[in-house]
Amino acid sequence: MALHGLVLPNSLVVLTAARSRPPVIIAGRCSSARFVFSSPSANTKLIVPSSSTNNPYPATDREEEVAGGEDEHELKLLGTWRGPFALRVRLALNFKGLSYEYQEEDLANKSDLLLESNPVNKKVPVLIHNGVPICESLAILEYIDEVYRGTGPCLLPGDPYQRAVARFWAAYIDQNLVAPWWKMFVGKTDKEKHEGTKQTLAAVEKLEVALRECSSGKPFFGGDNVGYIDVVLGGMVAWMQGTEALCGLELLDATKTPLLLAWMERFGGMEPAKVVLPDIDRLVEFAKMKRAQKALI
Ligand SMILES: N[C@@H](CCC(=O)N[C@@H](CS)C(=O)NCC(=O)O)C(=O)O
Repeated sequence: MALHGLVLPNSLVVLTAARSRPPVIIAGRCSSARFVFSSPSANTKLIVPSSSTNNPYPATDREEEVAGGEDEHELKLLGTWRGPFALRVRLALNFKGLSYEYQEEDLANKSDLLLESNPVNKKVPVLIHNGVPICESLAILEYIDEVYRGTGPCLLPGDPYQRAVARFWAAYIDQNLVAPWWKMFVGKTDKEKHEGTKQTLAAVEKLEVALRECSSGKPFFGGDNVGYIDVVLGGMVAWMQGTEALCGLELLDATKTPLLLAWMERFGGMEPAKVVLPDIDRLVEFAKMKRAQKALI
C-alpha cells in the first residue's frame, strides 16, 4: 500500500494509506491515531507514541501499517465452513473474543472481494481489517495476536524461544499433517494414498510428543490456555474425527496417542471451538461428494 505523506525538517507529518476509503492514518504497529516523523532528511525516524507499549516487538524505522486503532475495529473474514485454514482463524478470533463479520466463499465461484484481496493465491482465508487484507492463515494468526495483544489470551508465547517452537510446530502441522492427510484422502493412486497414510500416522505420533513437551502436563499446547499450536491443529479437529469415515482408519488411539485424543475432546468441547467446528456427519458427506466430483474442497 502506498504511503502518502510529506516530510519536512522539523514538521509534524501524518501519513495516510492511499487505497483505504476513508483514508486511514498509519501508525506503525501501534494503535494511536497519529504519529510524528522527526526528519533530518537523510535518516527519517519514526517516534512511536506511548500507546504502543502493548506491542511485543520493537518499532523499527520501517513503519508498518495498522489501519485504524483499537477503537476502529472492523474485521471481516473470508473463508469456508470446512477449510482447516479458515477454521484456525475463526478459532483464534473466537478464543480471543473478537467480533468479526464472516463471509462464506464458494470456491467454485470466488467472490470479487476474495480475488481482489488475495490476488496472488486467490485462496481463503483472508482477513480484512478496516479494509486492509491479510492473507495466509499463519500470518493472519500472528497479525491478530499482535494487533489485539491486550484482548483475550495471547496465542504466541512471550519468550522468543517458545515462540520459535510454536512456529516450528505450526509449520510442521501444515507440511506433515494437513498435506499428507489430503494425499491420503484424495490421492490419485493407491501408492499415493498409502504414502499419505504413512506420513499422516507418523505426524500424529510426533505431535503426541510435541503436546507432551509443549504442555508440560497442562491441558493445551499453549499450557493452561489455548495457544497458537492449539488453534492451528484445531482447524483439523473435525477432519481428524472424520478420518475413519473418509479414509477407513482411526487417526488417534488411546494407546499410541492418548494425549492428543484427550486434547481433541477437550478442545472440541470448548464453547469458542464448538460454535465453529463443523458437524462431522455434514463434513464427511460433503467431502465424499466433492471427492467423487474431483472438485475443490
Ligand atoms: N497456505 C494457505 C492455504 C489456504 C488454502 O489452501 N485454502 C483453500 C481452502 S482450504 C483454498 O482457498 N482453495 C482454493 C483454491 O485452491 O483455488 C493458508 O494457510 O492460508
